[in-house]
Amino acid sequence: MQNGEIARSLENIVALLEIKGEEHYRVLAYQRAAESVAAAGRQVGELEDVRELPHVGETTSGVIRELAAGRTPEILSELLSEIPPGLVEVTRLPNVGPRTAGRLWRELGVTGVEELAAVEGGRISALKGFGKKSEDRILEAARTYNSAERRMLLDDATELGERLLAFVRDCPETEQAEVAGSLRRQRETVGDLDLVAASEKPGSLAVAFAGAEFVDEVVAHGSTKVSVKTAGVDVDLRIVSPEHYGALLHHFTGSQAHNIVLRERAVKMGYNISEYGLAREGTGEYEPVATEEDLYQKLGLPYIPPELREDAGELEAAEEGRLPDLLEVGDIRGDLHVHTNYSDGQGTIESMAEAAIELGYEYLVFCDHSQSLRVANGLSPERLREKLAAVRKADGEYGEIRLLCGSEVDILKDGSLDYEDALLAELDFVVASVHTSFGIGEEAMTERVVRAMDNPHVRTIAHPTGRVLNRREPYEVNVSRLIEEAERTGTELELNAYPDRLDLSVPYVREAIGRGVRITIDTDAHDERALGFMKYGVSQARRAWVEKGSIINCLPWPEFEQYLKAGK
Ligand code: DGT
Ligand code: CA
Ligand code: CA
Ligand code: ZN
Repeated sequence: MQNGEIARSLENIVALLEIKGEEHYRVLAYQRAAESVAAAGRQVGELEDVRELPHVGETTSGVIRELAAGRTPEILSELLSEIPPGLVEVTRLPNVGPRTAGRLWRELGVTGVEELAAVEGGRISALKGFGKKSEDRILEAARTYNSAERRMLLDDATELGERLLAFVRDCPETEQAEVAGSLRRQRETVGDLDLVAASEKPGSLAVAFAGAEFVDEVVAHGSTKVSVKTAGVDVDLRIVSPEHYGALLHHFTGSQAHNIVLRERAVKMGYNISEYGLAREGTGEYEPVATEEDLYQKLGLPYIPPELREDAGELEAAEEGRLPDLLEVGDIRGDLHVHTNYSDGQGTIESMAEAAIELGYEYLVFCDHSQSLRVANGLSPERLREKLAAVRKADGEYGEIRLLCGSEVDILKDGSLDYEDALLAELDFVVASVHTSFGIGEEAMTERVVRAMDNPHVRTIAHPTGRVLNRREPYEVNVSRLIEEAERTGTELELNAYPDRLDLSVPYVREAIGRGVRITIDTDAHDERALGFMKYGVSQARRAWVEKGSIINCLPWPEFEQYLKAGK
């Protein structure tokens, strides 16, 4: 067994001991041993005596030796015979520690996350020390837990990535640093974080990073690579000298599929390509590759932006000089789908308008929910007319931006809309979407949405598949058919930029623009901060090869006004 696996097994022992209610000092011994093994510079299996490691004593050294030899130590098999192993997963739920997991097991017979999710409401709050609130939180966590590896949403990953990158860039040893991996490519979800840095003193930068305050655990530490855990997330930092930085950054940006096709091209040109650079076939000597541009240039290609590096035709396009002129955040002129406190938003017309002005927008469309969506405080026709008047008034007061009143009108189960046509006709813009009756089957759902598209007032279909990342699968709907019907009816499709939606997803956006269907990129913001999610919508559009001509809200105001007036 490798150090990482040994450390994880020791952590398993820790969790099981805690669930069991073992004495603190005993648990601590294993905890410390796990940390020592994780931080060890050499494989512990190769050590003459594992007691050389700090915090490893008589008992734990025996356990480590067993693990290193690939055997199950006695303490682990004993614990596993007493305690259902599924409880370890329960301890990973937010708001559930090992003590709670232990009590849920002893007092309610819970043996795993699935069993916990099935516990009837009221049974947990009946236990001593649990309230209704903590019961709700625990049940919610269990019911939404996705045992398939959970991946980070883009905004969480971005925040964490920026924080870690700032630390690395602030180190005096660092000459350059960047986030790489799936986050740099802006995949919709991110597994682990990859950072790369250029430095003449990699060893000392590695020490600084491993010792950073945000590090919970050092998983591996060498002079050019450090792997740590922070807030439950795995982070790898790799360091090279500046002349090889471009090759390193490129390699760890991936994707693996892109790297593979690029390598094939390099081989044909007599190069060997790796994280260290390009080596001439035969000599084995590396040519320095300081920037990614250098790398592509040496291979006879223009620079390929990270969002396109998925082996989805980017190499051929680069060769033939037909890489797209990708959309940029600065191309966005307005947001067509935001909420206010008239329905379920936090912001007011004014606060949202001011935030949009900050972003440099030329127009903003308020689309609150429609009447039957009670859970979201949907607007009755009277309230909608009141709001229309309020938006008109506010529009007169802000010279820098045009404020428009729309609605996110619900598509009812039969495909009819949640307001009369006459009322929709009074609005500037109508977004239609499905929020209820998700399970009606593909055919009925497709017909339902198509019927909404046939309405002359409906300009765009919001979050067309209804998925919520990590929580809800898309409802069954024939998206290719929706794209055809969008073309036929002159309706747009939304790319919802909210990080847990990103709906339409990239392949469908690419299919849609390929057919000439235009897209709206909207944040669906319910507060001012969320207007900033636009960048994630833009990055998904870039991943779909989108140029600004395909995006409705890239139209400058006069043209956008023209588009509104012209109708469908
Ligand atoms: P993730 O972490 O699952 O969200 O996805 P990535 O793309 O960040 O994948 P990760 O962290 O396993 O590796 C980062 C990059 O390193 C990956 O995009 C390409 C490169 N890489 C990793 N392993 C290999 C490999 O076995 N072969 C090649 N060619 N590249 C690799
Ligand atoms: Ca990664
Ligand atoms: Ca990685
Ligand atoms: Zn909305």
